[in-house]
Amino acid sequence: MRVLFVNPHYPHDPFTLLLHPPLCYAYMSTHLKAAGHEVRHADLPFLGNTLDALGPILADYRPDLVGVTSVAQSYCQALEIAAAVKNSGVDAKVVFGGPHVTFLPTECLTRHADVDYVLLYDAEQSIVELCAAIGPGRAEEAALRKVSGLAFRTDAGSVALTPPAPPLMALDELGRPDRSIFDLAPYLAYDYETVVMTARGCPSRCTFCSTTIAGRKPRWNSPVHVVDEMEEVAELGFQSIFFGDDTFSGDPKRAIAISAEIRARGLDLPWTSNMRAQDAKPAVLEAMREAGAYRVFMGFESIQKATLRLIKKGATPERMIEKARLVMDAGLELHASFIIGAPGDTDETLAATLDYIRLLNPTVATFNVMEPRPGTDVFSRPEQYGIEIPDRYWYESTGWLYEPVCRTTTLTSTQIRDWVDQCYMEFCSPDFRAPERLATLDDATSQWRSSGLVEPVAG
Ligand code: B12
Ligand code: SF4
Repeated sequence: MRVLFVNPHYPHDPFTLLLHPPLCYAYMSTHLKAAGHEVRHADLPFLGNTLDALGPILADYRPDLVGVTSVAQSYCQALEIAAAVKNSGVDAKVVFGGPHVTFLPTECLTRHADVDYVLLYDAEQSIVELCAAIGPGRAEEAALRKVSGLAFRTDAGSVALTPPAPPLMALDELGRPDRSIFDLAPYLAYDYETVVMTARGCPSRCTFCSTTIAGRKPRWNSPVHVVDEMEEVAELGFQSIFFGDDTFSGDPKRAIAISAEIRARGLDLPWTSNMRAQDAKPAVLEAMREAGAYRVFMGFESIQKATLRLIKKGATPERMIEKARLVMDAGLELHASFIIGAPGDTDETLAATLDYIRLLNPTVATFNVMEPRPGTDVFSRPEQYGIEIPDRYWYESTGWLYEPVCRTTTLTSTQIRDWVDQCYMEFCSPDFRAPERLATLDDATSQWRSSGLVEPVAG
């Protein structure tokens, strides 16, 4: 069968963002090709960022199956792609997958006639099963029922859901992603860094994160497998790596072993990774830096103890500061990420957040609004978080681009958006860490400490 994977366009200029080869397709390609199928990939952001490029590709390749990935923010564009396929005159089935539709398979098929199938969770094996069930000829319901983790329309018109296969624990058995499906030249021209995944799942259970459910149990690639892939991407021309794992160092022994393997092979390639605060330990950080790590990304989310407890972050603001210091003392840069408009945020707590960040002194900071994503507790039970979501189907339009999709009992969505702008403006201003601002910090922080918003920070 001929499979075409399409990476959705963006509803805005994509060249303000990181753009990486989508590894979901590369992993599935490894398995599809091994089963004898043909795979092509179209990355719309690099093809004019519109649907116009799709028609000629469909006409030329005439795929049997078109696969489209999406996160909540790209679902709208994924749906446009499905419609374009169905209107193209090419007789192709459309399958959706990825971290958004995994939680809405029935809703997706009920509301969107252009989507034929949804594959849930990891799909390396199930997409091969789907190809076997579909072709050649018409997909029979009995055959579809044998595909794992598949949502499809039955002959009677209802949506059926088959049970997903248990997650593969021996991750190395998935093999390496097939990057030969990508035209790498535009990616290399755009960014010297690329993504490598070395684990799936996360041991944490943050209630705003869909990995909590999708990840189930964390699974790890072995150090040899990881460093083999690092060498491969270096040979392809990338000069730096972002380990996109939810938590690269969730298994500290493995993080140290990967670092030792990098050094043993004399691989000179800078890299960066996500890290949970609880995993920041001096021995791990030291080993990582010696093996080429230059920065870690850490989700701080909030400076309020009660909020961190509510969202099950598993950390306190004081502990986060301690961990941040360990990171920086180990000679690594810190990328700190915050949720603006988290439960309980007010003008006062957000002003205090900026002071906290002055104390923290990260190299990079990102400010995200609370986005209630399907599959999360925040989406299912917003009232528990003091959040209102005026449009439950917010991911079916691009309104989120202009206005946060929820408001809290303490802040309107406009106030949240203004605070995000202000946080970026202040953080990027040369005055942010000016000595006179820092000099006033003790007073300011003592105010928010004594207000009970956070507990005293040691030192
Ligand atoms: C790398 C990455 C990016 C990169 C590039 C993404 C890309 N083109 O690959 C960049 C930096 C651009 C990025 C941006 C964003 N990202 Co991002 N990103 C990731 C990250 C770290 C790794 C993705 C990856 O390669 N995974 C490895 C592959 C193998 O796993 P996978 O993608 O899940 O794919 C498997 C299955 O899901 C399924 N599958 C996936 N797609 C498809 C498609 C079909 C047809 C089928 C059948 C199956 C299938 O099969 C695959 C193989 O098993 C994930 C975290 C994670 N752990 O996955 C977050 C993640 C996907 N990102 C996320 C978010 C929120 C964003 C942003 C919105 C962030 C922001 N605020 O701007 C933007 C959105 C950009 C956009 N509009 O698309 C969330 C999505 C949550 C959600 N439920 O929607 C994730 C899950 C992080 C998280 N834990 O919250 N991201
Ligand atoms: S630590 Fe990160 S990836 Fe893990 S559940 Fe929390 S937010 Fe999600």
